[in-house]
Amino acid sequence: TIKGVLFDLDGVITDTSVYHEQAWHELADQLQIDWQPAFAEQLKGVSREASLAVLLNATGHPNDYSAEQKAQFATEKNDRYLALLQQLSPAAIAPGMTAFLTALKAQNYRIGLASASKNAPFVLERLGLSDYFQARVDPATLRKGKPDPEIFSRCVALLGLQPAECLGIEDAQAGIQAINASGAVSVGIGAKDVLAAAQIRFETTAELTLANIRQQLK
Ligand code: B16
Ligand code: MG
Repeated sequence: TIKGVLFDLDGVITDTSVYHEQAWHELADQLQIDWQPAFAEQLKGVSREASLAVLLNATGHPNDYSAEQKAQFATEKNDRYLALLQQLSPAAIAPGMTAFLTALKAQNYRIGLASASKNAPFVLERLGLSDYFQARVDPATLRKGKPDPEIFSRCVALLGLQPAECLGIEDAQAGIQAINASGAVSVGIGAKDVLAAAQIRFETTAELTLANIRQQLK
């Protein structure tokens, strides 16, 4: 039986993935890197440093950049992202999400956060959702990012549960892979072609209810 739910943040609880994409796109323009439509999915769920590596690899000469330059680019991207986050308020909570979290809490499910974002505490604060989460993995302490299962395995342990007792909810390919590898049950939010590996899938968070999950689990 399911006793806990592990949440991704960007693209699941709120649509900040569009802000991440915009900030990376602006950095790519600044560095004269042609923006490829495939970047949008490739950057989801992936750490800031690994995301930068995806962009620089597209230049064909990623080794031309020094460690200092890379750190500077990552800082510039984050500054742009933080500026975009100024618009964030509880109005930006994904459809149905507050009702889902409230239902989980009322039925004593344990709730954990498995976001790769170092900005996650700030985002949850801006949305007014911090109090729902009993456990949060600090992404700065991870040895490997998604698609490695580490972030979900750690979240399961922090909740004091076994992987098979948990649902993991994700919008990213790398995230679904990570959940599957952790042994938790993967719930994808988004398009079928992107999230084919998800065990359960909903087009949007509006369909994310305990009843709908139970029905698909059968
Ligand atoms: P930051 P998630 C991920 O969050 C985003 O999907 C990904 O696009 C971003 O690069 C990563 O966080 C790191 O974010 O630069 O704020 O530390 O989807 O795992 O909640
Ligand atoms: Mg995400």
